[in-house]
Amino acid sequence: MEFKPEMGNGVDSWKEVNLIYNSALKEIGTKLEILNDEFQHVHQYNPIEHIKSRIKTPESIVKKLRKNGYESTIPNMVKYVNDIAGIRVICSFTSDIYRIAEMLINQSDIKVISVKDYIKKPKPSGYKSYHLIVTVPIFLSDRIVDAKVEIQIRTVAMDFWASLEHKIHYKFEGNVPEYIKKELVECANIVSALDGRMLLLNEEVQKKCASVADT
Ligand code: 0O2
Repeated sequence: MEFKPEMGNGVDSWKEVNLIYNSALKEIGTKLEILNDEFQHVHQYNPIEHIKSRIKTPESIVKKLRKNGYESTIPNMVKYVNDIAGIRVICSFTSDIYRIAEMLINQSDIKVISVKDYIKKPKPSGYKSYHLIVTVPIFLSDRIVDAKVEIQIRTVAMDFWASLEHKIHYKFEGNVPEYIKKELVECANIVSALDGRMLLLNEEVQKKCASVADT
């Protein structure tokens, strides 16, 4: 795999792409950790279970560019591939997902490029997750670069489903038998029901604890 070394958007080599997108992951990762710590301080609980981040492999970037009919150049990847830097935030409850997203979006240096709410409107596969594409400014020695980051926010249960579905998809090279697809949709419904019940249970526990503390 080779990129055509054309200049563009102030980013002109794979090494520089790596540096900028890694920095963007660090910036967003730190913002999320601070929000989580503050939440613990104010509300005595952590909305984030864990965070995973990755830089898309050059092979996957080239595959995505080809799929969309673009040449494999640095300017094209910077312009057309929104998930070179990807961060996945795993929360306990659905309500935490919206809380985290809102707190992040409200930060003045974050620009929102797109929001896809696959929780309110799941994919036909059953996939549920909240996706944000944002830019964050990266301060280099001689300039500021706005770097795009894809943020996927979901519950532990949604993540469990997505990782198994992803493995199944990979095993069957995209041609998943119909009965397995149907089973996955059913499992996705069970995941939604479980998330709903866990949320109610947690709210009940919070209420109970608050009333005990008041007495
Ligand atoms: P990978 O290998 O995970 O990075 P776009 O990224 O905007 O060009 P799209 O499909 O419009 O493409 O974006 P969308 O729907 O927001 O999906 C982006 C990512 O969400 C995917 O990245 C997956 O990680 C995840 N995703 C979307 N649909 C599904 C699904 O049905 N099952 C699972 N398990 N994950 C899904 P990539 O680039 O496809 O792959």
